Amino acid sequence: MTLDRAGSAPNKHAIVDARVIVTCPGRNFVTVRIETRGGVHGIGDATLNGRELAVASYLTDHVLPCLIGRDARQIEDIWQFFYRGAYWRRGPVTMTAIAAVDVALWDIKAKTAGMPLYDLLGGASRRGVMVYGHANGGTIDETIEQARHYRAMGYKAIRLQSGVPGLAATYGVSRDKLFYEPADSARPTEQVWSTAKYLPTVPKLFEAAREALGWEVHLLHDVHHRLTPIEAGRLGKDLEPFRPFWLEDCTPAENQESFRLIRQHTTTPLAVGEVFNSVWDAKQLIDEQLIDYIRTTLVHAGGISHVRRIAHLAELNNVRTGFHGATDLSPACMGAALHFDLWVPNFGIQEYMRHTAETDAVFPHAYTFDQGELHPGDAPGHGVDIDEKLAATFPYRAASLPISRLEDGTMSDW
Ligand code: EZ4
Ligand code: CO
Repeated sequence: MTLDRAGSAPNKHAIVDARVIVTCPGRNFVTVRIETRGGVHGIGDATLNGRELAVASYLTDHVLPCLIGRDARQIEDIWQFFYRGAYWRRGPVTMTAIAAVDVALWDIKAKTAGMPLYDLLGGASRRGVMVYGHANGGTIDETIEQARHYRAMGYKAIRLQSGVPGLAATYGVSRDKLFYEPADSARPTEQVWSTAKYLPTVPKLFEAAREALGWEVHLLHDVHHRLTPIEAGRLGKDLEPFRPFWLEDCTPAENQESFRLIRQHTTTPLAVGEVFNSVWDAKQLIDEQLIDYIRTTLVHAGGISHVRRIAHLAELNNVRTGFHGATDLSPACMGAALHFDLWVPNFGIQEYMRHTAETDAVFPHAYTFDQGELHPGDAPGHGVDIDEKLAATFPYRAASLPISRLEDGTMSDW
């Protein structure tokens, strides 16, 4: 049933079409497109890196058929229907599927209202959205050279990652200058990890960066879940003299309590949560003020209807947003996230990895970069669309994220 009053005529807001579009303009993206009887359509990103077809199947087999005939205006009820109604709750596949539907419906609602999404959410709270770019290189010198390049492009915040001497490859260091794609093979490739080799390199990188770039620029670093809590405390302490903007995902966060230990040992700000998919993954971290930035973003955590709850809880606890924005999140996620960022009172920063020209062509978008900030634009909705004809020319290609092993072969966290 829908929530229409009995006997009411079918209205122009009824959903008449809902489909999944899988495309690979350089990398795989999954997109939900929903259309109403009145001819308004909206899109939402449903990309889960390395697990794209699982989300596509969840949507096609279980979610989209239930959407037909529903009133596109009832976003909250539809969200609850797919969350509570599934019985099996949470998890990245489910929450990504729900997110895509939710963002597409918010796109439709804002278009119907004739408003940019940020206006519908409550209006702009700032002039632009500060983003951080990614300087990475095989060596510290190469990373610094890249960071200078980002400074020249106007970036106010830069993430620094460099290769680790003695390790053949590591997360966050790409072969290409502007683009980073870790999903490099149909079956997971293997990388070797050594905390002992990694730990001394990061303070050296930050020391060199402050010397070369000065103190005006915000510098960030991602640990990608590789340390134990006490090692993370040590790294945070070692980085304090260089005033990092944040240390990201310094330890796996299934055990939220473990951040108490890290907090006791360092004043380096902590960012966590790109792999979270609901408020329940972050509740203790936020309630106890164990982190400074929450990184969940729309696509993997239930869309606007759920992430705004996370943001509000965070606001009560002096935690700011710092949404994930890697290239495996499509422009449809980025566009919607920028509207959210422009509105949300406790905004911190937004990650921004550029997409390739092919991806940008498949997803025409209204957002623009200027002087280290992105602006979502003023087009009604979230301002991102999909060119389905062009999308169809880029068929799906299987690609997995790598895995990580310690030097003795033990499986580790990638
Ligand atoms: O490795 O999104 O902060 N950004 C990151 C990302 C993740 C990828 C995984 O698909 O850690 O680059
Ligand atoms: Co990260």
